[in-house]
Amino acid sequence: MIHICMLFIIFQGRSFAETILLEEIIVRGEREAPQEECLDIKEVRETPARDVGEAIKVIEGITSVRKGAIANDVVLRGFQRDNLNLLIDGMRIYGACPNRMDPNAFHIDFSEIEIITVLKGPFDVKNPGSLGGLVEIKTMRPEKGWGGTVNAFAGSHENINTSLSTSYGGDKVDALFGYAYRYSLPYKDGDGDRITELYPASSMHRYKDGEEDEKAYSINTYWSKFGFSLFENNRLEIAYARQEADDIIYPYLLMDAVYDDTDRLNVTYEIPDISNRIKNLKAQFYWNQVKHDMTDERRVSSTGFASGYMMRCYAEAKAFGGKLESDITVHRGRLTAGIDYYLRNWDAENTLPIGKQKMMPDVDSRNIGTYLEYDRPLMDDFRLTLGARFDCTKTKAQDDRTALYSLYHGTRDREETNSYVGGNIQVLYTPVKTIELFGGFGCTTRPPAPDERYIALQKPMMTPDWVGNPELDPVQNREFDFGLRYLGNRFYGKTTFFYSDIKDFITVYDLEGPVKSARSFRNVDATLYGGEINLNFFLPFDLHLQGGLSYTWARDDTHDKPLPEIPPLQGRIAARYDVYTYFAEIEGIFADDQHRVDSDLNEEKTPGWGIMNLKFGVKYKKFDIFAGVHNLFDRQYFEHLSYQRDPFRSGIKVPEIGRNFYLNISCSL
Ligand SMILES: [Cu+2]
Repeated sequence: MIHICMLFIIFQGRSFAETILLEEIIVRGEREAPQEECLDIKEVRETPARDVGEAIKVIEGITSVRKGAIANDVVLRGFQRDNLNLLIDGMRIYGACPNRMDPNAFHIDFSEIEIITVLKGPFDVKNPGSLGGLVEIKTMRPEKGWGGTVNAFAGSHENINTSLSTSYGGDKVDALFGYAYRYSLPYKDGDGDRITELYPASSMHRYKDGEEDEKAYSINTYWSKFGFSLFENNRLEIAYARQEADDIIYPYLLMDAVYDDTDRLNVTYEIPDISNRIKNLKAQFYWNQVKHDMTDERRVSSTGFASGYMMRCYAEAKAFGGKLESDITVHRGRLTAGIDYYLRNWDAENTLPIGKQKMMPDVDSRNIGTYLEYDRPLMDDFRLTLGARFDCTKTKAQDDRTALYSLYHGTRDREETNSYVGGNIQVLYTPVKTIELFGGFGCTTRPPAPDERYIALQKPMMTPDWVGNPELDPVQNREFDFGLRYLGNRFYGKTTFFYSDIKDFITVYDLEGPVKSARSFRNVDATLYGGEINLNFFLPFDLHLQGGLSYTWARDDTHDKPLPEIPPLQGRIAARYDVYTYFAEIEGIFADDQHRVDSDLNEEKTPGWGIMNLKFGVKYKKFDIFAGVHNLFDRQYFEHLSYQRDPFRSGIKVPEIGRNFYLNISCSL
């Protein structure tokens, strides 16, 4: 009721279009907790983003690691890889590539997605290991009746994306099918060079003649979802998707992917409103697998080998898990209780001229956990949330690579069990209708990843080896967050601040062995702090101004030096004229230079940059048409996370895309 009144007050004296824009922001604001941000897939359609990692960069605090034209990896406030949880409909999914060619966000197509929610900070107890935050991807559900969408995107460098989906929603049964295809040539940077032309002519890692203009990737994705209401209100949902990605180039690395194939199966059963007390009961089971093959066959280094390659790695990742969760009403509040389990397996075999090796020695990680979250209003303007979680993790390398662990770390361990507890307390205070204050303290632990503990790769001659550290301890984040949200008549703004004290953060380091050095991992204590600001002004004449800023400062306290791979100060400013049936937007994105680097890993400073983008949109009947130009002034620039910082560095930084045009047409049937 309060919100309806507020909307009424706000909407007086506004045009229709302004109202819709503001309404969208308010609805979203209500749905989001202050430490949360959402990205609707409709917003992604306006942009030339090629994958989830690129699309969610519009959210303050998110950056990405670029290795090529696609498959960008998500980074939140400097937390990446296993320090973040990224779930697809609650499913844990892992990439197979030991070089992280296929980060977890890669294994889904946009067209499957309805919304992406980013929870910042260690405030998730419902899943194990959300150390720096949680990125939750929710896929589309069939709506009532028949429906369908067709989407066609075309952009510079033969960047193509087409997708179609159709669905039917009845009372007892519903179903959805979809298909998407993506393809692109290697893009050109601001200097007009293709990203396949970055290596010097003397480098054996350069692309072969004729390969520069070959495709940068081609990806087919198929998905389906079926819903059944067996009894009143119950819902059984079965979703299966398959992605076949071929010939993906990674100038960041010394190899390219031949293929990366994913199968995902997710089954959920939900019973709402069982009794006055038990509000919801949900059971979930999921299974997925990724098969990945990479070689250097497109590089000069493979010349003269009968097999067609000098190096190759074949890898598989599998995960299956389940969860049982219930919401119970307790004293005006909601108690959520749950138990979950997963098994993750990772196996990779590497081939070099020196022979075949089990680079990832068939590692099993099993985790069982249980959690409680209690959320209740204390007074009219005060809300309290308490969470607690207990986990037990067991990791085991089934193949024996202990000779290498023993050489570098003096241990022959290949099995470890860790147990830990975590939790959080969050308060939300609404002193007046327009202001919301959020404060929280969270403590979350994650186990060392299979590669951090057990990877084992001997390299020829004096090239550094790559070896896990079986004695790594789990990482613990103790973080304090504070946020303020203001929703005024013509202004919506939000600011968040975090301070994170990390025990046993896992970092890459150059380990001096008896013969030569290796890339390995160690625990260090670390401090990270920073925050985000997001401001929205609704001006007369249907103008909307938007601005955002994010920053993270990070230090390795153990060695008193900056933590590597931390994004610099970054911002965005945009002005949009929007009258619902059409809009025009001008956007500036910029980053400061990053001078806080870890020189022990050869990390280099990155200069600041700024680009400008334009976009336009028209709504006509069932069509949404978007067109734009990204990087209008064709600036040559690099994101700070655009190259590898360790003994394996290829020496190549991957530049961002130069000026590119795009057109996207969506039609809802
Ligand atoms: Cu790979």
